[in-house]
Amino acid sequence: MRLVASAAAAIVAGIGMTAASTSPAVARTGDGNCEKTELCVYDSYGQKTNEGYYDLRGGHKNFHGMNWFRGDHGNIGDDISSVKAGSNPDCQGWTIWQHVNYKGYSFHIAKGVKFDFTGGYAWMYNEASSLEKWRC
Ligand SMILES: [Ca+2]
Ligand SMILES: [Ca+2]
Repeated sequence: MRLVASAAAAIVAGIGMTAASTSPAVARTGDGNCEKTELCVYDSYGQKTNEGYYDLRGGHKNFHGMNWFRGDHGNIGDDISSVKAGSNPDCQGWTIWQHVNYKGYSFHIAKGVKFDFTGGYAWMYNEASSLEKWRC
């Protein structure tokens, strides 16, 4: 169903199938390259790549096996402190959750935004454990 939906979305967006088939490989999650389709998460405030970052796409029930690029190379679970959302996600954005399997408290991250988990978002500081696509 997801493939069918993606194809339909591509047609609606006016992207020709020829162009799609000749474009570079689909962005890969966890390859250390934060692409427009991805949510980049960071170990520190202020989206500091050199202090630890990771590229996610959504649909991650847990962050097992995902470790920071650069920084301390620790697991990203319970350690995300700021985010930068790609401008062209699969859906309207993401929902980030406190616990694995999309449980606990959560909030939405709209495409194209970046912010620190401070102020009204401080309750998610070093807490997030799963990431879902939002408004597909
Ligand atoms: Ca990537
Ligand atoms: Ca952190």
